Amino acid sequence: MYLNANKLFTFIFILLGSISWSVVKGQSTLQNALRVEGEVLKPLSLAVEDLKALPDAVIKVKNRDKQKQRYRGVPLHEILKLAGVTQGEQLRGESLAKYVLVSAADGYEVLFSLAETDPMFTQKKIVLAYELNGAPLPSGIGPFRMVVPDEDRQARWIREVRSIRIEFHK
Ligand SMILES: Nc1nc2c(c(=O)[nH]1)N[C@H]1C(S)=C(S)[C@@H](COP(=O)(O)O)O[C@H]1N2
Ligand SMILES: [Mo]
Repeated sequence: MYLNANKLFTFIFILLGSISWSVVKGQSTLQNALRVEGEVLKPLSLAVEDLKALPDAVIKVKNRDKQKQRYRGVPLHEILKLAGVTQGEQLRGESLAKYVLVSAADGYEVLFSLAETDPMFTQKKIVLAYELNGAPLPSGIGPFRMVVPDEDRQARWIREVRSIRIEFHK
């Protein structure tokens, strides 16, 4: 086939365009993904769509300005189950010294003991929220935020969650 310089340039232009588009797209999916790693059988990288496919929980709370807020998300123990983390009857012995370290985009980190996340141990709810009042969490808060409704002090309500890491304490 006869290929003149014009066609060749058009071809190269489109090729470079699609390469840089997929790089940009790849980066944004990476940024919007939640990593689950460490002492897990199956490390995960989850997008909002993946979390929406899991069982959900709705948490109604009031913010510091007394406004009603309705968070929707996935109970943390459901995410841990998907990753194959020790739970329930298996959560005994040395596994009781495991913890869940949650890290955010700004470097903020909070920690829960693994037993604290387990419905066989406690009624406590820890939910990774992806929705606030029916809309996706805004940037600066989302795409994921931990919500711990029985904790009045909201210091562990970590915004912009990027990773959940399970570890032994030593
Ligand atoms: N990523 C991140 N999450 C965070 C913090 C932070 O500095 N970075 N501060 C925490 C503290 S100390 C509080 S009191 C609440 C405040 O939540 P609000 O901004 O929704 O009022 O967010 C928590 N989550
Ligand atoms: Mo705080």
